[in-house]
This record gives sequence, C-alpha cells and structure tokens, in this order.
Amino acid sequence: MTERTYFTYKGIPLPTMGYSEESLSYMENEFQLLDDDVVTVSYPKSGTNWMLEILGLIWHDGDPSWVQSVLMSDRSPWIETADGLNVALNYPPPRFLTTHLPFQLFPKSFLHSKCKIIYVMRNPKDVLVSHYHFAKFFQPLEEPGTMEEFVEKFLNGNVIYGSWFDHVKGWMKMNRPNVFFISYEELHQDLRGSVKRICYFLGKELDSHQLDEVVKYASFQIMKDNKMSNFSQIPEEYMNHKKGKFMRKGICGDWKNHLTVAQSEHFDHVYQEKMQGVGVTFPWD
Ligand code: PPS
Repeated sequence: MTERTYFTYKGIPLPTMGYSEESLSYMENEFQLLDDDVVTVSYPKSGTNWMLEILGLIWHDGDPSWVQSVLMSDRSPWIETADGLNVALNYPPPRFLTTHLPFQLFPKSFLHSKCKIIYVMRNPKDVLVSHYHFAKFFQPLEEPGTMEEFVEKFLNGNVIYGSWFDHVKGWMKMNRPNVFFISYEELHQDLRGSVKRICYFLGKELDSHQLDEVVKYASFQIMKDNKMSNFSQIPEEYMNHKKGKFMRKGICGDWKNHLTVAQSEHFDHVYQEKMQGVGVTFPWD
C-alpha cells in the first residue's frame, strides 16, 4: 500500500491508505442506515472527535467509563474507511457512526431512514490550520508543503474530502428535522447550552449534575489525557507520534497565528465568492 497518496472516488480525493473503492461503493449503495443510528458528519478537522466524546458521555448519563475504556474508532466508526465499515456492520444497535463524506456520497439508504444526523462545522481558516499541522504527522495524508501552498490546495479543494465550501453547502441543503447543525465555535462559547440542545435533539434527558459531568469530561484537558480519544493508540504506521499531537490546541481563531494578512485576505475573497447566496450567517462571519 502506498503511503501519503490520494485517489479520487467520484471526484473526491481520499487517502490510498485505509480506503478502498470497493468499500466506498458498498457504503454508498448498500449500507443500511437504521432509524436509531446517530451519525456525526463533518468536514475533517471541524471538531468531529469532540462531538463523538460529547455523544458518548450524553448516552451514558455523564458517566465517563465507556469513553475512557473503548477506543473512539470502535465507539463511533468512520463508515467510509474499510476498517470502520467493518466495525459498523458488526455494531449492535443503537449505533454511533461517523463520516467526513460530502452529502452526495453519503449512504443512499439515508433517504428512507429516520437516523439522526449531527453536522459539525468550524471556521474554515481554523480547519485549514488544524489540517496543515495534522498532515505533518498523520501518514495517510499528503505532506502539506508550505502554508502558502496549502492555502491554495485548500481553497481549490485539492485536499482529502474535497472542497470545504461544497461540503458545507451540500449538507446545509438538508433542511430536515432529523438533521441538526452545530458549530465548533458554539461548543466553545457555551458547551453546557450546546449539550442541552444536543440532548433535546436526541430525545435524551439529563439532570443538572449529569450535564455538568458531560461538560467536565468533554473538556479539552480531560480529552487530551483520555487514551481512548486522544489518538495516542493509533499505530506508528499511521501516525508519527513524535512529530505532533491530535489534541493540538483546541481553540478558536488560531488561524491568526498562522496565516499572513495577504493569505487571510485572499481566503476572505474566495470565501465571499463561494459562499455568495448561502443566506446563513455563521459564527465566524
Ligand atoms: S479529524 O481528524 O478530522 O477527525 O479531526 P476533528 O476531530 O474533526 O478536529 C480536530 C480538532 O478538534 C480539536 N478538539 C477539541 N477542541 C476543543 N475541545 C475538545 N475537547 C477537543 N477535542 C478535539 C482538536 O484539537 C483539533 O483542533 P486543533 O485546532 O488542531 O487543535
């Protein structure tokens, strides 16, 4: 298997390592979503794992035992990876599933399912910076090159899972009661309030103490020390642990420390062009 290269599946770049056309096609055309599935969907580096930790804690009434004893990839498999699909197929319901897929590649069974979807989004400049750092030590990803080069790749959608703009716009068209949208910035600004909204969407009631426990165990610091969630158990073949950490900074606005004024202005220009007519004000706008 060749490392650090991508292939395209229906026009979307994906890593050669861990993905196959065969399992993607199965997932898209045959995989059955069940009515009691909860699927976290996001563009990479948008706060996916944070949401997965929150969901695991909510499901267990704030008790951290499950999230601290079962690996994230077994709790909430990524259905588009060959291994994740296998875990999902053997997962007793109710299932927590995860994907970074754009809407057009999502399992077709969604159209007849009442499964719940939580779509997490984040300021794309912070997504870019998080991806740039992650790509330096996560072996399936292409080397990012310089920041100047990576900004261009990101804006042109020449990164895994394609264009951030297409991803967000595609999913935002899914205006259905079983699709819930939330941003990384909202989680940061008011985690307790966000957890309450997620509980309401899931139809799960937590008392005040249980809510406090979810907030406590989903904090950056506690998650950073949770071996089941901090990616420290990922084999060296996939991740060069000496070069960086998945739980990097966990803040909003880190892009200001990495993009030059010119890069940021260029980004804004493309952003305005691509997001024209979307008619939504995002927390980072
Ligand atoms: S991935 O690899 O695409 O699944 O990454 P993803 O989980 O979507 O996003 C990784 C970023 O989320 C940050 N993170 C958190 N921030 C705040 N609080 C908590 N608990 C938390 N958990 C993960 C993580 O640090 C990555 O952001 P950066 O900016 O790189 O720190």
